[in-house]
Amino acid sequence: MSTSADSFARIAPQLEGQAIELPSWAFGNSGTRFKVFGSPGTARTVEEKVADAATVHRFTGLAPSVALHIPWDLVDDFGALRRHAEDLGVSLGTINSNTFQDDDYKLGALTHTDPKIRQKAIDHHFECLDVMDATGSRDLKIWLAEGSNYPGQADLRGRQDRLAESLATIYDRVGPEQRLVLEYKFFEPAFYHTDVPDWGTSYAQVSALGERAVVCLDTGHHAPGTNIEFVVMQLLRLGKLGSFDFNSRFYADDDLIVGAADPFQLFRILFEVIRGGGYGPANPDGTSEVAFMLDQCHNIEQKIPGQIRSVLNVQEMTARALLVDRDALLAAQEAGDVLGAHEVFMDAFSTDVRADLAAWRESRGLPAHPMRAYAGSGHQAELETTRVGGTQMSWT
Ligand code: PSV
Ligand code: MN
Ligand code: MN
Repeated sequence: MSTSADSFARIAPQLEGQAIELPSWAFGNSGTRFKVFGSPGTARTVEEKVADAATVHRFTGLAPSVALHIPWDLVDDFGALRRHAEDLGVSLGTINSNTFQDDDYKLGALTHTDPKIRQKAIDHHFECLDVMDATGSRDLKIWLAEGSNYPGQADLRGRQDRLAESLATIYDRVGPEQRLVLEYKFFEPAFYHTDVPDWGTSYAQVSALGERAVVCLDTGHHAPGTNIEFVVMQLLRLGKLGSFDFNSRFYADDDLIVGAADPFQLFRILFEVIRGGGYGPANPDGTSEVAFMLDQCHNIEQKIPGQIRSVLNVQEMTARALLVDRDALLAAQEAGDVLGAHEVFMDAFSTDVRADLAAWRESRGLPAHPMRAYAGSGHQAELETTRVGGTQMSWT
């Protein structure tokens, strides 16, 4: 089924201004613990990663900001990096902290029993907040690699209490326009227990902090079979869904292209975001309360097209989720028409919006087919010939 011109025209205004933040680390070389493959043309500097993100935005109009990871993206002058980004037509977005690559953090960072190590981890977050002041970023995103491997190894309750204390100290320094966003992940790198394993723990921790502390839902961080759209619904209902890290996974935390593994799941998630009022600009400055971000890497495919494909997948599935006839759905639900309601839902999911989206992009001065346009642009070949010498960036 394809869309009738009418129904696409109805939803098109809602696609206007959709923004999906790109992770700087998607533009560095990445891999598994078995091998990181180098690829020609890969960014050698933070500035080149930002330039690659700007290229994705140029071809899609969907990715106006790029998230940084500290210290992976540490530079001397963040003001200059901000100007560099703005010159390229993008801004610097979420700042991600990193407390997982330092020997001191082997047994924990914000949860560590040693107050000196906890303070070191807190100071790192203060440094991230300073970076945010220079970049104009709104969100400090915290993903913690903390936990234990063996039953009895650690005092679960003590760690949770220390986490609450450390987060409160960080939150005290979060500015009135800034947010603290706490991500959860059910396992890895700790294999027995993780200190922030699920949305409930993240919710409990951020609720204790205050209004500007919210939850990040990374789609790849749930046990197989988890009903992620239910989590989306609940966090929106509680006013605590701050952001998404979009990606796909088949087994564990694969960070594959969003919408590649289970497009229907992406549809269901986006439907709940829309249904719960989390879609679209909610603030006067055009920012949304629920930030869409990618958290992906491209180990074997080209990185810029990988990111282009990803934001297009989100756009396409957003369009399909917007097409759900909510009135008909509600009527069927309230009438107890099980199959009728299901059909309304599936009709939207089964709608092919690609031709309409292509025409709509063209009408806005964008390439109708960004993947094809990029492939035909010669940009990749240019990167491969100009980016010689130096050391390619890698995300570990
Ligand atoms: C590790 O699982 C992870 O993928 C988290 O999802 C973070 O968001 C990301 O790394 C960057 O720190
Ligand atoms: Mn993530
Ligand atoms: Mn992850």
